[in-house]
Amino acid sequence: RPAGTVAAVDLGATSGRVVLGRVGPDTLEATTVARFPNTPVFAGDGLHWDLLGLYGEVLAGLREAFRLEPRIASIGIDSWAVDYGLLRQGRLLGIPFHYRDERTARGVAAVHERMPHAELFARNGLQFLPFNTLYQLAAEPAEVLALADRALLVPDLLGYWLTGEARAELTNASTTGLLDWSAQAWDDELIAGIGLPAGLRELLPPLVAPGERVGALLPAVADSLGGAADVVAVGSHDTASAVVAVPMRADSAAYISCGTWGLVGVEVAHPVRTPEALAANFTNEGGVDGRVRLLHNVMGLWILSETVRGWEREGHAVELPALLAAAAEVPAGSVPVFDVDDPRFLPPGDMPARIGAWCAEHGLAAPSTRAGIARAIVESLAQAFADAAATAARLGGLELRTIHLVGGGAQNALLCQRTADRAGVPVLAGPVEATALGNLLVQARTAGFVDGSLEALRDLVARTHEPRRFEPRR
Ligand code: ADP
Ligand code: LRH
Repeated sequence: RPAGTVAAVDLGATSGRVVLGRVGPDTLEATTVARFPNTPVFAGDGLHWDLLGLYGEVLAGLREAFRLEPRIASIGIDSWAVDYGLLRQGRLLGIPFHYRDERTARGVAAVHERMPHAELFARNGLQFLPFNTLYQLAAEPAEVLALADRALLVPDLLGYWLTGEARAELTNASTTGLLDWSAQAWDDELIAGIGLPAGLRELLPPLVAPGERVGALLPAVADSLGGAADVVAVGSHDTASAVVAVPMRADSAAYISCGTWGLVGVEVAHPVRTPEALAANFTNEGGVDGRVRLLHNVMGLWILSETVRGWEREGHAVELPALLAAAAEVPAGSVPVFDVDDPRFLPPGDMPARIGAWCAEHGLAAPSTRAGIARAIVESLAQAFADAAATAARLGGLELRTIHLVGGGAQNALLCQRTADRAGVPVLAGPVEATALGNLLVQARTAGFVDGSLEALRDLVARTHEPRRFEPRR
């Protein structure tokens, strides 16, 4: 059977890309045709995504994709979770907020007054994160919600602009907190129970599962791109697509989808809503093919990149590979391990100062050199990854034999090695572009270029993208 071509749009919080994939039973080749930074903007009432700017880059990338390969069977879109745009009669009402905007605190208070976290967890299985969509919606002024007739998550909004079809893809819908995963339906009772306006349910579009067709490109869009294709739903939550392309044995491995965030977990068949999972603040997010991603959000490389941005604002040019090389020379025992999940690290700002404050509060000496700060961040992330991987395996009822680390962080050899050392099991690093590969694979299956279960898709990843192995050292 010949390989065929599909295109993936993958928007991460750090950068976005458009990737062309040639996929067949023995082929998985991905070519990045466009890559662009994702730079949020603080404007007026808060921190926003430059969504139109990103959409412009997506269109330019797709145009280039059609120029290189006129026969593209389909396009799939994934992005970071939880954020959304409100629309009225197809018109976007305001610029979508960034999940790091602090307005969400209002929504948390309003929701928990009616339904405490433990009760929410029993229904939606989600870990507490202050930016889960339900809290964001609860923070919206009633007048704004009353104006809206649609709410679309970011990948669904882009899909709507491309096709005119409004859908909510299931894996990303599972991050809203408003979905009943077992019923694969919006949870009307929960929506009413947390005090969202009665009309809110009408804003939520029909659900679509990964692999299902969303629609054809609108004629005007197809004209401007110089090609025609269907948009097909993928695991539109970027982490769901990444987990598709983790070349793992799900019965004995944990994964870390490591970019802006470190999503550390295991794959299970059913949500785990036990008191232990609640206490560990683990989440049950929807995966492709009905699988469940039992995981914990670790703050991730955001802390390092925000640190570097701060130094750059002060006028110091910092190259990440050089910084990490210097950090590798700093003795591990000389730097403190701090709690990367402390909420103070969530909003943008001065990370070294916050690390210093955390250390002072805990009677530890704060690192002072740039290499020392970078090393402390890497050590602290590695410890958080090791702890979360062990907890994930315990909660999921499996024996942890390996950890797969995928995403941009797989290029960080120091982090991979120290995660292996602290976890005491091998870390298999890569693919770096797991998210785009998972997006491509689900589309390729729909197009008939490959078939099979997630295990077969992962086997294809393993055969075409050999991971780099880091053995644990003491
Ligand atoms: P996201 O999908 O959240 O936008 P990525 O998976 O693209 O994130 O990962 C971005 C991260 O990858 C960066 O923050 C950086 O820490 C890391 N990274 C990128 N390039 C390198 C490199 N050459 N060496 C080490 N780390 C890198
Ligand atoms: C990673 C991610 C993560 C979510 C966060 C909002 O990009 O999608 O899985 O929790 O962004």
